[in-house]
Amino acid sequence: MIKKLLIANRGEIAVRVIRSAKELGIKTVAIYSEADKDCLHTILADEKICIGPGPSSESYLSIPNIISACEVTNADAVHPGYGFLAENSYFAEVCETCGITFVGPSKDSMEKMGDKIEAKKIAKAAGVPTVPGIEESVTNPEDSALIKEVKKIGYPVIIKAAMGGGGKGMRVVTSEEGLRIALLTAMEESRKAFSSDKIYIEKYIEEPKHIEIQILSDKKGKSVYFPERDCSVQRRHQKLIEESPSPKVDEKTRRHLGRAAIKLVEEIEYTSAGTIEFIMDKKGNFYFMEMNTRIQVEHPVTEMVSGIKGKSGLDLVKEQLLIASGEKIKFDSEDVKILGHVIECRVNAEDPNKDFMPSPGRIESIMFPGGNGVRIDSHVYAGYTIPTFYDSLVAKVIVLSYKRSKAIDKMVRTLNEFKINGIKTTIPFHLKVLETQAFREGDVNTNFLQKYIYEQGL
Ligand code: MV4
Repeated sequence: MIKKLLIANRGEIAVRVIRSAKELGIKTVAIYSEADKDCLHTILADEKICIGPGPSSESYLSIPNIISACEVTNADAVHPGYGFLAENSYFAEVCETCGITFVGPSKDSMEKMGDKIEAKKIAKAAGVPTVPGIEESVTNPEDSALIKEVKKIGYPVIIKAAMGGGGKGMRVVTSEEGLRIALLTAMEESRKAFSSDKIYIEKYIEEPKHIEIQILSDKKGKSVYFPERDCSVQRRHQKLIEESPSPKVDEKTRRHLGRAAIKLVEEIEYTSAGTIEFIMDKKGNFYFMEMNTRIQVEHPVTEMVSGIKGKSGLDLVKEQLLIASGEKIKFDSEDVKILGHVIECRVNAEDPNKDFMPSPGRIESIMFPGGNGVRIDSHVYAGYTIPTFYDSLVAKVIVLSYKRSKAIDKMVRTLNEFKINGIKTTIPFHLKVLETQAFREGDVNTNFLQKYIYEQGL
């Protein structure tokens, strides 16, 4: 069993991981940058150690500094959280080489899923539906055979960076005239952003819903899946609202998605928590997009909606820690019941009236909401100053009710109770979105916010 866990992260996720570790009797070590000396995770952990200056590249992204911190504190495991080094296969490898348990998948799994062309090939081979497209990376944008093949797929098509993901470096092409230039630009952009010009092409699915499946896999070869999360409310590839179950997924589709996800993770002998992302078209067909080999921001949605043998209390971080220690998962996919309807709103320190410009600064006063079926995951407190170096997440507000309309009502009540003075937040924006007819009807896709913001003149 893990004895002492170093959390290679900050903010709400560091706090979140420390809480679960403590409940399992595991000692905790917080790392922090010079800009984070007053951060809540440093107060809650058993020990803390400074790992460098404010800029992430010199602290939370510095592998030598983090490994040194493990050695100094005698930590025998590292939890990477999300972001920073969470999907860096080299970091996972260095941890294991140094005899430190990396709480996450193997370097091998991370590498396979890190290359989106490779991931798509593995998914297809495992019988998971993928979007029609060109199987290999594009090397010559002038190639007439290639142009012919794209014509066969049919416009519009989308160009993606193999090493991208999360929507970075994507470009939609609507006709043959624009193809050559788009390919050249995409290769150039990909080379700059991801040090690789590997790009690929597939059919563009219009106005898709973003549906993802949380899985857990242990080291004995057992995998389980959970009810889907619907993350269709996004702005510039940043998710704003997530919910489960999806208002547009029925029982049969849920089982299909879950089984497809399990096929993929079994194929790569995955271990730990992970998420398989799909898009769903207007007819309800779903296609594999990519796999996230980490615990995600929105994992509490799954924790709150899932009843294991009908009982609440699923803790995905605890499951990750137990799996890392070699334990078996104690339940099956069929044991997971849907307890109601869950919605999460990400409250960011951003000004929705100024194009979501970051609004860091000192929180003068704060009153957290509460009540039946309300969970708040946050690291901020009155007097805390949000630094400029990192992301702007202030709190995740998650609510559970017995049906979707009641969960929306509960979220509106909860957000209205949430008072923060000193910084601007996205709360007023969430309240407007929750009241739109499209959201109330569950009729939102990934283009919804762009259209809504445009129509509102925001
Ligand atoms: C797509 C797509 C439509 N067709 N692929 C974005 C994130 C990445 N994981 C995959 N993404 C998409 N891939 C095909 N073939 C639509 C998205 C997409 C999206 C695209 C534009 C604007 C917002 C989006 C939000 C979610 C998904």
